[in-house]
Amino acid sequence: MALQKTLSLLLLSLLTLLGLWLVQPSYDQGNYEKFQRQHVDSRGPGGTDLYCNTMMQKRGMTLDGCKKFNTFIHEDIGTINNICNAPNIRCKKGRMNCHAGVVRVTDCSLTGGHSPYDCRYGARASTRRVVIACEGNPLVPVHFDS
Ligand code: UM3
Repeated sequence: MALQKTLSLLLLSLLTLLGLWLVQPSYDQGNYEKFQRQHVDSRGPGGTDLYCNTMMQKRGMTLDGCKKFNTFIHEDIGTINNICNAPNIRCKKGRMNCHAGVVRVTDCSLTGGHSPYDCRYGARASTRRVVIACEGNPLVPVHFDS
């Protein structure tokens, strides 16, 4: 009798664990965080060369050489995540997990200087269409496509 009780309890625990595992949000936390570090600055407004020079360094994109081109999105994270709910479109590399949205951005492009503390950038502020790749459940941005 005691054994039966123990076994039922064990089974119940296993089923509970299975349930929890099934409902947990599953996404590539690493790439989501990397996307936010490289491409999200909700506080904005950006738009100046000084902004790009400072942010590219602060967000770790001047360590392994000066990254040539990088976009910062100035919208809150909810608005950015919501782009993942737009219809699926083809990404540059052919996968179909991309989505487009119109957001405020600063595009930073390398104009000169030397890695890591003297990478110089030109800034261009605009409100434009961006394409991002999303993964997981719920869907979250994991890659900036264009
Ligand atoms: N990239 C931008 N903005 C653009 C286009 C490209 O930030 O409008 C970045 C994303 C990629 C890299 O870098 O250029 C090559 O496409 P990442 O994977 O480090 O984000």
